[in-house]
Amino acid sequence: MSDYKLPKVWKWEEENSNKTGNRPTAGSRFEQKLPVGDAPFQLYSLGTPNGIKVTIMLEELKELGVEGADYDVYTINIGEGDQFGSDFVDINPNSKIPALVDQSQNRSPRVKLFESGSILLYLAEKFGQLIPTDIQGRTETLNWLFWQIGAGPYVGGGFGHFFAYAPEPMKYPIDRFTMETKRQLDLLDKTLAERPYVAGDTYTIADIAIWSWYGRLALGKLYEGSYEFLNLDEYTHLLEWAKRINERPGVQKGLEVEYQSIEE
Ligand SMILES: N[C@@H](CCC(=O)N[C@@H](CS)C(=O)NCC(=O)O)C(=O)O
Repeated sequence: MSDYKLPKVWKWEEENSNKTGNRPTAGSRFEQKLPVGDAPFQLYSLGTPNGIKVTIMLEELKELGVEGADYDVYTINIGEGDQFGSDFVDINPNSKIPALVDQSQNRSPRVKLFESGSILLYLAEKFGQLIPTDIQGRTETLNWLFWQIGAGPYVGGGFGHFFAYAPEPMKYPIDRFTMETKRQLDLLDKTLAERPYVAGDTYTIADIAIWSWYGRLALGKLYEGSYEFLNLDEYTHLLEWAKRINERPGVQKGLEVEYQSIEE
């Protein structure tokens, strides 16, 4: 039992910040000039589960022979607070990676994108790829895309945080978030027992979003020791799908992409 007593009003103390330096306020904290290259898309990001969704999507588009999906990609070091700089906040007021700018067709103002699900949907619609056009297929793809955005934080901010990053193991949050994470893994496993891809017979942006978290988790790439802890061997259909997606050239290229520094 902890001896913590709830105060009447919570007050922020410096040590309440997490390792990315979050505070209970939004907005930019310093002047920043981000580099801008010549490619149609400018991506400000990092190779985290949310970040890889976008590099995988852009590489998959290139694999499909789509013209106009070239991009420059820059490192936003969230451990150093780059996400709180003025130029980044101008693109994403929520100060989280990934953030993307579409500067094709010399449109003014530039199209600014944040939230990985919004970015995937924008790219899929812009190029008419990786989202079915029939109402059933499109709706099912969006069901699962939105499912990932809502469900993922229970895995990342919940399970992953308390399993891998909290200062000490705590039974209550670990039990709560492990149960929810395993429920989600079971849901995906049962879904993938019925069909080859999450939303049906074809590979879509829902697979990209879900694989980036749950596929990587199933392959033991997210948190050391979690494969055994979550008994991932039991999710055979999920594992088969995770391995199959991992072998896609666009996925491998999206994982290996080289980020440029934002320092001039
Ligand atoms: N719902 C957002 C989540 C983005 C997110 O949480 N990004 C993390 C890295 S994976 C981040 O930028 N964290 C920095 C911070 O919290 O300060 C999305 O899907 O894009």
